[in-house]
This record gives sequence, structure tokens and C-alpha cells, in this order.
Amino acid sequence: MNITSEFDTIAAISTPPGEGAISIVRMSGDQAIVIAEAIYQSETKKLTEVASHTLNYGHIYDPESNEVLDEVMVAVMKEPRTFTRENIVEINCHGGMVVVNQILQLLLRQGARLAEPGEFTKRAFLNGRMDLSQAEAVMDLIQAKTEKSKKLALNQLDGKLSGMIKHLRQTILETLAQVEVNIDYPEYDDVEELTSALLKERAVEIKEAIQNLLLTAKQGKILRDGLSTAIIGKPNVGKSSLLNYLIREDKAIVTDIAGTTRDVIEEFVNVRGVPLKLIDTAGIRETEDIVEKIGVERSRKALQEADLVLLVLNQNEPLTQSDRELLQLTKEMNRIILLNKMDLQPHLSREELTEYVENATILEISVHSSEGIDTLEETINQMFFAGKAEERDATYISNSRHIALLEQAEKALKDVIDGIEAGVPVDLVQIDMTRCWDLLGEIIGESVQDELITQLFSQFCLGK
Ligand SMILES: Nc1nc2c(ncn2[C@@H]2O[C@H](COP(=O)(O)OP(=O)(O)OP(=O)(O)O)[C@@H](O)[C@H]2O)c(=O)[nH]1
Ligand SMILES: [Mg+2]
Repeated sequence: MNITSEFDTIAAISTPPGEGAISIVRMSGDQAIVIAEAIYQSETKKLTEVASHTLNYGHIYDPESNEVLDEVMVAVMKEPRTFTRENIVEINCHGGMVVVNQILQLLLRQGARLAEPGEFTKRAFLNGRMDLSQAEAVMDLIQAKTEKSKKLALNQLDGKLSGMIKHLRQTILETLAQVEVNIDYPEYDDVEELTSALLKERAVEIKEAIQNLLLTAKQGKILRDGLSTAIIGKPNVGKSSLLNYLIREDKAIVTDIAGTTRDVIEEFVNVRGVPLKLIDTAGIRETEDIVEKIGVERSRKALQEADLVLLVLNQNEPLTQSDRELLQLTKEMNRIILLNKMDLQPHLSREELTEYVENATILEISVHSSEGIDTLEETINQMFFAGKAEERDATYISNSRHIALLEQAEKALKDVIDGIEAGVPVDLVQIDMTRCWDLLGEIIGESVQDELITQLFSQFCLGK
């Protein structure tokens, strides 16, 4: 069987742009080896004659001018035991954008087509080497920001999630088959009742499994996208100083002028394994300054969207009206209250705050002397990974698309259960059960539309 004949041969530079010791130009498709051979010279064998999965030494040359471009090692991998299940050629050449681009141009001139972002992985999916959730994991792996998110992606790539989903789908399929049998060959008079009972039992069971998966979703999403953490406070309390400290870089401008930060600044930082998307905001206050006013608006928006709020107060000043408002505004949120500038004379105490907050985490810190920041980092870690995240094998659902589909599947099962309880005929209830089967299928790509696939893979980087 030649599974490659369906597609043309694609080529792309697979290594990141810029200078490096080695760059790789990758090709996949029926003609990959033939095309590579057309621009390759070797004193030993032709690429079309070498064994599969070998690395071959030679030179790349321009067949039109006969000019030699680079000394290369060419990996030849014949289908089907390859990433895309097609013939793959990888030309390892010397770094430098010029040479790499010239080699790519030559391949295109010989009949390869420039690959779209993610097209190699898309082929791996279309050729059945991996399912959709695994392909998405490849993308997550590339973008992983911490050790934990990498592990999460690896688990998914491993097919852990797919395995669970497939198992659930199998159960649904068996149930539906049983229902058909019961209806077509009724052995007893009360078959309708028995069948309903079976459907309900299974629906409850599967719904529970889906709910368990969804429970991990929040944590999984954080691991993947970062915990959106807004640093909020009135002007001049040290918000930007804190951001700079946590990212260990002088990213945000810090001055003793109130109203320094005008724009929202976002930075990723890994705090003891918790990926934070830190957001430094303009100090919130009433202002007539047009630019600052917009900044304050943005701060409020960032506040609304945050998973975690670091509310910064200046310990060196008595509590102000703005502080009180912010304490009130963040009351229902996940927050840590920071009393900054503890290196200075205290004019604000923990006790005063208890009037405004119950059970809040209040920490005294000084960005200048770095006191208390260790505790802050530890607290953030504790808040989000108390115990749970350490289960190494947990299958986290982290992908928004998966979450949405699981939620819909859960809803379909609820319809099954409600339907049976309301005495809806079995054949109608079956429709909801089948819908659940379809929805779960979408996660692993067994019932997805072409358009979705194109859109998903376009999020990849070029050459992957
Ligand atoms: N003594 C002392 N000064 C600090 C500390 N943290 C920040 N500062 C100073 O406080 C001033 C304001 O710091 P910023 O980080 O710009 O404050 P901000 O909250 O971002 O202010 P806006 O952007 O205007 O809202 C600067 O002069 C900092 O050096 C601290 O822990 N101790
Ligand atoms: Mg600032």
C-alpha cells in the first residue's frame, strides 16, 4: 500500500531562523528522495539507492549552475516508519540563513511545495500515525514553558488522553449495540424498561468519568497557558518593581513618580514550576490625564480577567480610599495581598486590614531588600499545586477545544439521563447518546471537519 500518493511533496526549514551550527531542511512526500537526489552529489551512493533510516554524507549543488552550495548530511527515511508515514528527507546543512534558504529554493525548483505551518504534523495525523489530541500535543510540546507543561504534553502525545476517550466511546458503542439488540429481539415484555435502565446506568458512569477529566481541566489549562496573574494597586506602591524582580529583568519602567506605568505589560515567568502570565498594570486612581485614564481602564480589565490577583499596598503609608476600593473590588477573587516596602517605616499594619478582609493571604514584602519574596513564590506554588499536581501520571485536560467538547458531551449525557427519567422513548434518547459519541470522537479527530483540521494545524510553526 502506498499511502503517500495522495499528497504532493512538501518542504520547509525546520530549525528556528537565525544563526546556528546546523540547520535542517525537511521534506516529506512521495517524491522527497528523488527531489533531494536532484541537488545532491556523493562519491558513494545516490540517495535513491541508500537504505532507509540512514545518514548520508555529500554535497548540495545547484544543477543549473553546477555551483556547490554546502557540505551536508542527509537523513533518508522511507515510508511508512516515519513521522508523517511518508518518505522523509532531512538535509542537515551548515547554519546561516542564506545557505538554508538557497537549499530550500532548490528543492522548490525541483518540484517540492513550501509546507504550510504544521503541515508535517497534519500529515502524520491524516496518514493515521497519530490522532488529533496527540497532534495537538506536539504543538503544546513545542510551546511548553515549564517542566510540568512539557510533561503534560508528553502524556498527551503518549496517547493517554486518547486511550481514555477511546475507552469511553467503546462503552457507548457497546451500550448502543445492546440497545439495538434489545429492541430488535425482545426476549421479555418489559424490554423497554430494561433498556432504559441500562442506558441510564451507562450514561451516569460515563458522565462521571467525563466530570473527573474536567476537574483536571483548570489545572491543566494553567500548566499550559500560564496562570493569568494581575499585579494591581494604586500608583507608586511598587507593582512594576515586583514584576521586574519576579522576571529578573528590568522590563518595566520604575520611577518614584506616581503614574509611571501607562500600559499593561505581560511577561511569562516560571515560579517554582507554576507558569505565570504576569501582568503589570497602571496604578488605579482617578485621573484627568488621558493616557493614564486609558491605562487605568486596562488595569480594570486585566483585573477582571485574572486567575490570580497580587494586590500591592504600600506599608509605608496609611491605608487610602483607593486601597479600600481595591480591597473591596478583589474580595471575591483569588488574591494575595502584599504589604510592600517593609524596609521603610511601617504606617499600615496587618491588623488594620482585617477590618476589610477575612481569611485573605497577607504577606509583608520588600522588593528592595527582597525580603518575603521567597514566601510569596512558595505561596503561589502552594495555592495552585497543593498535592494534586505532583501526581506524575495524571491526565490533565488543558486544551480549550477539548474542554469545550467534554462539556458538550457531559451535557448530552445529562440529556440522556433526564430523558429517561422523563419517560422519553428509547430511540430518542439514543440520539443524545450518539451525539456524545460524536463529540468525544472530535477530541481525537475521528469525527472532525476539514476546516477545523486546517485551522488547528495552522497554529503550528513552520517546518513542524
Ligand atoms: N523602599 C522601597 N521602595 C520601593 C520598594 N518597591 C518599590 N519601591 C520604589 O517605589 C517607587 C515606585 O515603584 P514602581 O515599581 O514604579 O511602582 P508602581 O506601583 O509600578 O507605580 P505606577 O506604575 O506609577 O503605578 C520606586 O521609586 C521604587 O524604587 C520597596 O520594597 N522598598
Ligand atoms: Mg508601574
